[in-house]
Amino acid sequence: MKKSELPDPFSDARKTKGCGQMHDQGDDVTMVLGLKDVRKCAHNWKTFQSGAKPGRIVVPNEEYIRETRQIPFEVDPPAHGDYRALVEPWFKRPLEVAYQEKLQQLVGQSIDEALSAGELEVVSDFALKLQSRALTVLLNIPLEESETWIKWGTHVFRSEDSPVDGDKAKILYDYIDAQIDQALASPGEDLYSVLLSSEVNGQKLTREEVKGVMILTFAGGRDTVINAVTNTIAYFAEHPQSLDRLRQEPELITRSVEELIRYFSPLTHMGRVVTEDTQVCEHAQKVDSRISLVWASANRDERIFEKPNEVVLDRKVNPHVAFGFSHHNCLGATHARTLLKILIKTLSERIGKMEITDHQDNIEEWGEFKRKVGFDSLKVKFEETKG
Ligand code: HEM
Ligand code: EMZ
Repeated sequence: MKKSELPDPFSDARKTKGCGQMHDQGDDVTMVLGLKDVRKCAHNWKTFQSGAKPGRIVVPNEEYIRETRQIPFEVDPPAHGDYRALVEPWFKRPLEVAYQEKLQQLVGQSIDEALSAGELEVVSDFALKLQSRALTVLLNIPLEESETWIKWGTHVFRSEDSPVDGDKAKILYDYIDAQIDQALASPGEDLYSVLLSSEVNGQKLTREEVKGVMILTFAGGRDTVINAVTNTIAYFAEHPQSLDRLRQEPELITRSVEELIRYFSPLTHMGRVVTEDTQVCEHAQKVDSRISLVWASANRDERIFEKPNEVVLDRKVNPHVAFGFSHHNCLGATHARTLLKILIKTLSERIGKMEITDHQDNIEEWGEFKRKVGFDSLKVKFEETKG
């Protein structure tokens, strides 16, 4: 098996039952596996809500480590739409040329570092750094701030000791509190200041609401982007001919980013809380129980995707749900897609060869399902394009 391969552990259960089962901190979770079912449940917010107790829709459950509601992620319509309309224009800024030029510079810097080191550990020394630096562009704050975030490691709520680490979460909350104080004292053009001066339905956002948006921005865009960047490097290290093809046909890069994101599915699943007794894939589902929408399984659904377990870089029809589906679809998707496009283009132009010299898989365990989502560490030797 190639090191960059990510097998689909959900295939049998998806075909035979349509659902899987797991247990999470006192709760049973029914995992919805087929693409059509995932879409149907994602769309039906009245029965499958996001706005339960803060933290409860996340698997593993985060209700014991935070009280702040993440906005707009843990809010249902119609209030969801009001928040979303407020933040959406900000999260579309990656479509602007000036934004892309800034990202291009940061990608160039990361590639320079990889080439001058010759060999490096991609997760901490490339992907985490690039993710953090790129986030300064999204927040519109000075690049130096990324140095603090890099020190936090790859996940803000997870540590080696615990999948939901309250002490670690506190570092982020205290940091965001201090940043909000600073923005209140001297407002600027950054996301904190913009949120603090915004209104929803004629009411200024409260400090708690601003905190809710900022926590989500830090948490949602962290390990997902780190994973996508690391898996991209591993994939092209093992498929140099694909990188050659993209060098010759750069117009395929947009499509190839969608396909890699489908294949990687960096966020395996996300939960919902059931608001009335119902059925999910012919399975009785009680009020106040949880389901999860398994984006990673839906993205390998053989009824929808031809050759679902292969990376088909020029796949034409690609209705993947790696960024979610319906009203909660990922707000950071424009940023993530833009970053990956620039990364792949730059790799194709500047990298002659990448060789994986060591690796440690990152394997998630969800009940009976073990899913490789990427790498805990990935050592790679980088060589420049010759001539
Ligand atoms: C929502 C995946 C990057 C911020 C989502 C959802 C998914 C997802 C599946 C839907 C959750 C649900 O329905 O409950 C990903 C992947 C990423 C990525 C695979 C990288 C490849 C980012 C980035 C940011 C971000 C970079 C921001 C810094 C958000 C926000 C939401 C969201 C704010 C909630 C939107 C809403 O509730 O309306 N993401 N994400 N994500 N993501 Fe991402
Ligand atoms: C939450 C989530 C957002 C959660 C769209 O996903 O990402 C997870 O990684 C965090 O742990 O708190 O922000």
